[in-house]
Amino acid sequence: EVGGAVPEAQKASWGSFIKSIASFSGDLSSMTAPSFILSPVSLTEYPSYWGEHPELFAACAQGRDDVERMTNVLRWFIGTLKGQYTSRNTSMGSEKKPLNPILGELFIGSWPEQKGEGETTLVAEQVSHHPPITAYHISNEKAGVSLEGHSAQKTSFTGRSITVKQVGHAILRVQRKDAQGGEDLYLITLPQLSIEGILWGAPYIELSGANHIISSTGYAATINYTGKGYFSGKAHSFKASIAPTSKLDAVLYSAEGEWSGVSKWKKAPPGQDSVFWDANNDRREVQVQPLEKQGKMESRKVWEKTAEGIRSGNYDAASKDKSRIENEQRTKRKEEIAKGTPHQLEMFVHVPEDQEFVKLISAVSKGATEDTYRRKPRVH
Ligand code: HCR
Repeated sequence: EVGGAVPEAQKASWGSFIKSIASFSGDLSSMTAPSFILSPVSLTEYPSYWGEHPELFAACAQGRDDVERMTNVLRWFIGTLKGQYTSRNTSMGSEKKPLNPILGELFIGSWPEQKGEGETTLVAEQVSHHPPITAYHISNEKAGVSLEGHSAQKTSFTGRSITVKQVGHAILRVQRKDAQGGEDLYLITLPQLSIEGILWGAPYIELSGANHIISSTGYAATINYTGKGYFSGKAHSFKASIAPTSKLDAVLYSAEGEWSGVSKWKKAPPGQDSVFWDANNDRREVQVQPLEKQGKMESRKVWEKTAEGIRSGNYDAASKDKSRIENEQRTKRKEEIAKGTPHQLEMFVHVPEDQEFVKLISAVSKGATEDTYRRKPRVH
């Protein structure tokens, strides 16, 4: 039954939402959607999913050699997937449509130290409104690990599901602790996702295809994703392998299982437990300043009233406040054009061709290039 999970009163508007998705490809986040599918959380908050296992993030710098460090990086990456792609289903019942960030919107948070791993900090900024692009920087100075990346999406409708190609990449920097010093880089490409359950009205994410973690140390991890009905028959499945970048089929170690559940080593390094990662381990939510202490461009401050309306079911108030924000933004952009003073990014700078990306990606895709956004140096 089409729209079986949609509240009776919203079936018609769900139908027209699906029709407009079908005849449209591009910026899904700017479309008006029925209220039952709205989330009170802005897309600028999503980079926090990268940091929800601070101890795994810090462990990226640990390990006796480059291969062991790559296994730690792979475990941290797999550990982020449950939050990134299933947490709205857990907290809100289904995948939801996030608030579409305004240009310059900020999300600032941290994970205080708990067990000696050091404090992890996060800044994210909406660096483009149309198309939506979020830049982020996550850092643990004590551990010597940081992650910098940006995220955009290209969406298309395939009849039953929405395919989302993730545009952007992240670079993990790890300070070497041996006599050699310096830093190792790990380029992280992003998997493709599809939004299933659309017709029914209960969207959820499935991952497909593959992504890579390619390191300057000469090792790479390849992660292949499948959903229900593929090799394991289970949803949210993956197979990951670690190999020298120059010979990706010379697999040293591999792990497989469910990225939202338990995964096991298939070809394990000596002395390892059989479990690679158990996604049932608690995720630690990012901590933010209380609202009264937040700046006016901070996401929860910007969307305070809209989010309140969505949370309390007062959708009229939510939509009025959302329109107010959007109108203010239009006026701001017009004024900037009239004055010849374009919007300036606060925390990041745009880098037209990321040379670190170009160099590392060449192992799997010759000649590929992507822009990036770098965190501006901080003045202490
Ligand atoms: C596609 C999506 C916005 C983008 C979200 C991204 C790709 C953002 C970067 C994060 O690291 C990972 C991530 C997870 C989300 O699953 C993904 C969102 C899912 C839905 C949303 C659409 C713009 C909204 C579609 C509207 C309906 C039908 C749910």
